[in-house]
Amino acid sequence: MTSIATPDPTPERAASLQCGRHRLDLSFPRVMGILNVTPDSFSDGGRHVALDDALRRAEQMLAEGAAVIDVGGESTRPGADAVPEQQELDRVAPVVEALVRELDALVSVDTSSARVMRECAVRGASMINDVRGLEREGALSAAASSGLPVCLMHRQGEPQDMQHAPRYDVPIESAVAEYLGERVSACEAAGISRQQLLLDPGFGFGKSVEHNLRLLNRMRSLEALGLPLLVGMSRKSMIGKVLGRPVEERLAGGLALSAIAVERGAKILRVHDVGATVDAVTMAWAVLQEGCEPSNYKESLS
Ligand code: YH5
Repeated sequence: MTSIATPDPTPERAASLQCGRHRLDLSFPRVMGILNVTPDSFSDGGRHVALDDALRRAEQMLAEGAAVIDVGGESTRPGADAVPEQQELDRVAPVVEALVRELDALVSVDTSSARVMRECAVRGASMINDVRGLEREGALSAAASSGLPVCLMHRQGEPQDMQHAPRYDVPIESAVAEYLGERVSACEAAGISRQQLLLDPGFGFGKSVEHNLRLLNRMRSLEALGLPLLVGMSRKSMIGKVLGRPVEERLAGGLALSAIAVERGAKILRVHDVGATVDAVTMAWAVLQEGCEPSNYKESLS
């Protein structure tokens, strides 16, 4: 009996993403290193010292295998206060400019502000990462005119109040998929093509520990949206709550989550601990591929 070929049920997925002048290969999992440029992140001995520290930290993350450096000047941790736009710009813009000029890095900017998006795009940023899914005024058109790819993240509430007893009327994965689908449509209507988008479930943003664990376990259901997935779980309270560990003791928990995320289809992992995460996801990917590309082999000791 002859069989009729059935179409592949999984949608075509872009194996790479054009990010300004950089091309990001997403045919294997990539690591995005977090560079916070909030006053608590770097020594406060004046702007130049902080800039130099930020550059050195980024250089170290690139040496450890980060494909992207995500620069953020607004603390979106639970309970954090809002940062005025001018202050956010003053923190982020010089760092973006320096990373581009000195390191030619693929820089992503973690912002919800249209003005910060525009100012960073002209300074050579290669990606926009918005935890508010381009919902703020002017953000859709700022992102569209930049021509840069955008990561759209799900959240419930604002950082000031989002962890106060989060509740959902539908299963968390359905709520997240519905929201992200709506934001993809809004982007397309604003002239941002689907090929320019990444999606993020938004771990820790208005979600209980149970919501976060279920969302990770069921992340495959988000693949139906047909876009590459980015996840950020590094050092977050879902690890602290399960393991009973303070923020500085969450690395092993985060590596376990990264390996699971890769198995569930994540293509970019946004993390603080780049070197350890590169090893964890390279190992997880080798299992999933039942081997590894020669170019991905590390110089081996044995
Ligand atoms: C994210 O998930 N998160 S900022 C609380 C922590 C640790 C870290 C100690 N920007 C994401 O990193 N962008 C942030 O507890 C993000 N996805 C994307 N795309 C919050 C953060 C953090 C919060």
